[in-house]
Amino acid sequence: MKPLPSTLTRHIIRSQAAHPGATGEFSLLMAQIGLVGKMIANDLRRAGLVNILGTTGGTNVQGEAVKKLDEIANESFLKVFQYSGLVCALVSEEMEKPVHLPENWPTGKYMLLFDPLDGSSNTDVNMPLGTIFSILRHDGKGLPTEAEMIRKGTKQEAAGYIMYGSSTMLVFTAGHGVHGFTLDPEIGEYYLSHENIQIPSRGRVYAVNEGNAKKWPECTRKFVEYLKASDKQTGRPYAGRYSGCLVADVHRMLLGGGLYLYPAEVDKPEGKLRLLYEANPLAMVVEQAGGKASTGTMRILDVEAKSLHQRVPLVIGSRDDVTLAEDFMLGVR
Ligand code: AFP
Repeated sequence: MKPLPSTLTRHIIRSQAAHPGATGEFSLLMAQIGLVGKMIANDLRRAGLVNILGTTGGTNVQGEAVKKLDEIANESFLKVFQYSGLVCALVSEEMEKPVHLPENWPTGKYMLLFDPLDGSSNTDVNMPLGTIFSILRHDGKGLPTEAEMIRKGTKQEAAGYIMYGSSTMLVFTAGHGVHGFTLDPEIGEYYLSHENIQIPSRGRVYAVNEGNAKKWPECTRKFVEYLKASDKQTGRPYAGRYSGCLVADVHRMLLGGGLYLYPAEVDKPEGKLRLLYEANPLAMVVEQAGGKASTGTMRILDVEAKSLHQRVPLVIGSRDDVTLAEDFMLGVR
């Protein structure tokens, strides 16, 4: 009889067994994140049929038009976690302030920071989307202050993403390698499909919105032009692949090598992406897989966190490719 492939639940329980002092809270937390992924995947699959495409008419804290699916994905997180007793803080890209957890209700020691639906420009055109999550631990008494939720990326207990593509995949790390689980929608179980993912040290693909090229500093333009120049010896030109969804592009690089950039612009030196619930979690995943994540001049996980929705430039992917980007952006090349 062939053994059942490992599932997310079995993988988490086995990992928990390796931590004698584990209370099981983290295992439950990860299982609940898997549940939110199933709920969001289900909504995305039916979106065109039940009139949940398009915008709500509102704008979020980022000043961006809110898509109905942004709100629905955010609500899925609240429904699953607000009364779960597993978390003591919930921080979402869609909400200016941390979610108010009910008084006199059990809470847990974990703080969950997330982008519930990444790639919103893709919602109405059936293109890939993602969810990104970062897990911190609160060691203080009672509920954490907002300041205690704003931590450097190296303080993360775990991090990961769910990609809603041709299949739904949950990819995460708890500091012991990166593992990918593919959802079997027929039975609603995630199966271990990519154990111990290792990103190639170099790729031949780059992902960046070249429509912004005129806004970049000269060093960034020079780097992207370098990738596009023909040179058999150094394996150029790289192929351009940009999906409009950070999770999908990073997932491509994680499995096949290459790099994604959302660089600093002359008028926006802080870039577009968010440190706490986009760059930090993806940086932890990519570093655990042997890759690199940088602002272009320094390691993402070392960036001082100052505010909940702090932006940061991001260059992430294969180690050699990110190092090459840094050489250009630091003026070494
Ligand atoms: P949205 O969720 O607002 O579409 O932003 C997606 C994103 O954060 C990231 O997923 C994409 O790589 C990047 O922004 C796309 O931004 P541009 O549309 O400016 O290229």
